[in-house]
Amino acid sequence: MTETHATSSDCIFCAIATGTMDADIVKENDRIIAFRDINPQAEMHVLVIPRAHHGDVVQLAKAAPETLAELVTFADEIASELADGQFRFIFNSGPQAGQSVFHVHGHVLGGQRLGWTPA
Ligand code: DGP
Repeated sequence: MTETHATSSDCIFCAIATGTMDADIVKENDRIIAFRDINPQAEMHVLVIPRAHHGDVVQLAKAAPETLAELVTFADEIASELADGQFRFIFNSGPQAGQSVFHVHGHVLGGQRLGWTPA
């Protein structure tokens, strides 16, 4: 890895991104890392995150829109590599929406027919 990134010392996803905490990594590059969710909600459930710390998807979109676009490409490639290429890509933004880890992450869900029950 050649780049350095802003990290937050009490952030578990920063710890995964810097390699100080284990995760089941499925794909990574200098800017992005993707790993299996510890509590999967579908046959394929991968989290895609920027290595740099941004609190949520809105903060990422404002600070580094090109990285947000790259997360989408990552999700697409992961869905093709691990499943049939079809996927749902979810960003929970704020506790009321279900966000529990405040380092932006996209949930890549697929590998099966998905329902639609957000409540
Ligand atoms: P959200 O609720 O949108 O903030 O999603 C957080 C997700 O992160 C949740 O589905 C569980 C997952 N998660 C929490 N801690 C860990 C961890 O230490 N390792 C992994 N792989 N996933 C985690």
